[in-house]
Amino acid sequence: MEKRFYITTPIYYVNDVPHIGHAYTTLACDVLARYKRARGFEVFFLTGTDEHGQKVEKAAYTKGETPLELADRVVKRFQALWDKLDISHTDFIRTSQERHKKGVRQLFRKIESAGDIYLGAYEDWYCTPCETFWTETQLLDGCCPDCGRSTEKLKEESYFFRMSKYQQALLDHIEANPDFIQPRTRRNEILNFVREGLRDLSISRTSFSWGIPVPGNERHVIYVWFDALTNYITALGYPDDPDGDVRKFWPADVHVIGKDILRFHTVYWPTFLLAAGIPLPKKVFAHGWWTVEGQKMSKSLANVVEPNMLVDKYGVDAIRYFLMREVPFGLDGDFSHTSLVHRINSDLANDLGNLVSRSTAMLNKYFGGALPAPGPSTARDDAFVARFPTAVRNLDTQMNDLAFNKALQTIWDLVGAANKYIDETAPWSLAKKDEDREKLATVMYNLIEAIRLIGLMSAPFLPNTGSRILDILGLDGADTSLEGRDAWGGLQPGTKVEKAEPLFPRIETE
Ligand code: ME8
Repeated sequence: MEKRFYITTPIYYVNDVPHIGHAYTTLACDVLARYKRARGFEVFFLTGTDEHGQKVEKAAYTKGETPLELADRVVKRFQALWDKLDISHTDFIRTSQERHKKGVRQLFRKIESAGDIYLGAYEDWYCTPCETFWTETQLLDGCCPDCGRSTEKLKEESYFFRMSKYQQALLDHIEANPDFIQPRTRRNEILNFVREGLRDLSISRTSFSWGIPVPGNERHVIYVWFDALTNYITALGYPDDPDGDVRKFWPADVHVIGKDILRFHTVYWPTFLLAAGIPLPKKVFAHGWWTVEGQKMSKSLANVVEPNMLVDKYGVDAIRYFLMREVPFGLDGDFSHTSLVHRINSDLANDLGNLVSRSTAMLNKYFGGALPAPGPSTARDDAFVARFPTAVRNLDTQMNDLAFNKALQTIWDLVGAANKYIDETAPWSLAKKDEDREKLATVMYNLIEAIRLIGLMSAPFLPNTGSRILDILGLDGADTSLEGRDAWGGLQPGTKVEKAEPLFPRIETE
């Protein structure tokens, strides 16, 4: 079977500029995409922008622009940030693109011709920021139960999707596929929600015009979530390319999202697909939310963390490391400058940086930079080496579980073990006696080989550092593949190794 992997980010609204929360989701996808590529998978990694809807229309008109002008401007900021963060996406979809609009109209028609879309009337409480209708009983003190902002009563003629019809099929699917919704707590949340009953869903609007017209009734535009969710198949060429990427990559292996948009991805999207007879994505993984220095990130608090500034100040790999290391993927976390600086100094500058500079410096001092063949091994050498195959296996499981912080823990346990191995074997003492030359050769070989594997394993997280480590070891830094290269002993004796400059400067704090 061919190894293929399809991973998606949410498509981001263009009425906001990218912040650390958007960077987080995209980064997590990038890490997994890079890992899967290193494992020999053909990866389709999709991101993009969600450009239609009343929010964008309003934001544009208050700025004196057309919605498309606003979108064009903000899209550039997203794309520039993804470049800066070394995001390796395959495609960037914009919902204003014709390829997308065509696919959305087609999906609408398909569900309509199956008899699951009908024209009705709608009267409910609408939250404009969330683009969501709520029933009277769902409101909290008259306000949106999701964002807490005020709602307005709207009555509209509307097309409805017979979502109620798919309640049982969806429940059956969630129950039969324990991994469909992750983490587990989120799965339970959705199971409870679906068991309480699904209402039919309003999937068109007449109160604004910035969107995709309903086929055959141009007074209506298609509901922004119906439009947006469909990006996951239109980017593959749905419906025109049945033998192309749709066949190759659908169903998606994982939609990575924030917990705020779980219901759209695990109730609306799967029921649309069921109605259209399209297979469901294999997994939806909802991560937690970041607060900043203990507070919710918000424009009014002026505490929105701007990723460009962080990258300029600390470097891209440091930011990638921190975001993936600090918080278990799936839980909420807090962003603070103190913990960022602490992580950089302790894990990157000290632990990894020192390992690489100490080891390569010793190799240059004791062996002129040429890797010796290992001599006989002691029990301590064997125990050190034995950690690596286990770590490689654990890493694979953890990556497939999107347990990024555990995966980094696995790698940093190796870094810690290597530093301890230096302290315990004390190469500087071995170097003093001729009769310890063989022992020294074993220690130096093991250290440099350990660094090779650590560099390869960390490359999906730290692409620049991973490549730099391989370059230092005389390998091709551009090739970070793990397939067939993750076994101990890959480095050939005789390899010339540079004396490394520090990988990460220490951040000085007052
Ligand atoms: O919801 N912490 O777009 P959006 C962590 N267009 N992640 C955060 C975050 C935070 N504080 N704030 C935002 C939309 N995110 C729709 C999606 S998909 C078919 C349509 C991340 O621009 C998180 O992944 O509001 C969340 O799901 C996403 O940004 C929302 O981005």
